[in-house]
Amino acid sequence: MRIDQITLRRLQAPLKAPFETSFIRMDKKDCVIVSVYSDGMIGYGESTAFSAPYYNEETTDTVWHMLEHYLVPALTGRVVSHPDEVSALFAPIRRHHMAIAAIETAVWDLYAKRQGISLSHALGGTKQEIDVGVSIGIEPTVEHVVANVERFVEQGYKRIKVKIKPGFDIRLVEAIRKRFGDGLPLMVDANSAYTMADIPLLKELDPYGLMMIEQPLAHDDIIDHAALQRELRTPICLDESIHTLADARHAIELGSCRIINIKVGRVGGLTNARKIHDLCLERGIPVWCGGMLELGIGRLHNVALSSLSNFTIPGDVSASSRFWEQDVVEPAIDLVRPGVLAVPTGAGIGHAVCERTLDGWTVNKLTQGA
Ligand code: OSB
Ligand code: MG
Repeated sequence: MRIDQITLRRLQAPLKAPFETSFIRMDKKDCVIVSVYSDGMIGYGESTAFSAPYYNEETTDTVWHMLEHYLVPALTGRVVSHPDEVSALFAPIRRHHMAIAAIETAVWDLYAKRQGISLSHALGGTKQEIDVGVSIGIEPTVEHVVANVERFVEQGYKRIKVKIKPGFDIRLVEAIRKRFGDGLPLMVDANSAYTMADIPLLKELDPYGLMMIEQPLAHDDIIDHAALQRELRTPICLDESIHTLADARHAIELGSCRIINIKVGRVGGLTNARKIHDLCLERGIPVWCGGMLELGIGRLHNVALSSLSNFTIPGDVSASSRFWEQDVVEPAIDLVRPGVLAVPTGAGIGHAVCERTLDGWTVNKLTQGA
């Protein structure tokens, strides 16, 4: 297929409610939507960087810069027979994974649409439905978070993840266990808020039977995590530390984690996400799909990815209503049963994109190509 035209839109979409982690508080989603055109068909991608560089080094500005000056010019007018070629084309670029993923995922959607198959099918997915979990942010008090947990437990989410930070950890987990019992599939995400000096405190989490503790230590570490994992019964899951297939292999071989969170943006797209999935399957490491407060486009890429067989743990792939009053896809992504999303069977991402809604939130737009 020839890539005839590429359009970039920078969107500012209002979140239903602010979302707080150990590193940032967000009240809107600032992202780039990429539309890739071929023969009258359109593939869509969505960037996952935030406005400020506190999750990783990228920002929405750097994503736009990379797309405008490097990625879009390299792809416009090019003939691509498979999206893996896009991943290979951009492999010489150092990092900027979220910028690359925004355009690479659009080509995956376009490719599946041109083949007349679902994105899940194009990726080799095997599930028709996926069990999903929810990620719950930090609030002013433990009671606030417990109330939020209750709301999502009622919606049947299959796994609850709560954000923790120093001073807002053990008491929170204790309160959730007390209120919902030991049967609730529960995990915590620290977003790198702890250090090796906190080992005694992190060990205090062991008796609570958590499914895992996500990214307790530094974003760029896999050495200390291995030492910490030897001290903990609770499995460590890595998020921020895994950018490449080699990172995943190193972490597995060092024993830095027993579970990996795969985020499409963080690893530079669906081709790399699938490679990491395959490696983890081979090495007996379960994976789950992480989220970055995606709108429907990124969310549907996550749903398709989650249909691969080794995504055995419910991910942060919740319904549109988790973050959005209104979504950019039609219909919005909704639970088909409590805690379950259907994997779309229509071509590509499987839902229509509402360009009017996109345009309503667009603050900057750029088109290259005919
Ligand atoms: O670490 O997984 C994370 C949100 C912003 C930044 C980092 C993370 C998160 C989440 C939200 O946990 C997951 C979601 O999109 O539901
Ligand atoms: Mg995380």
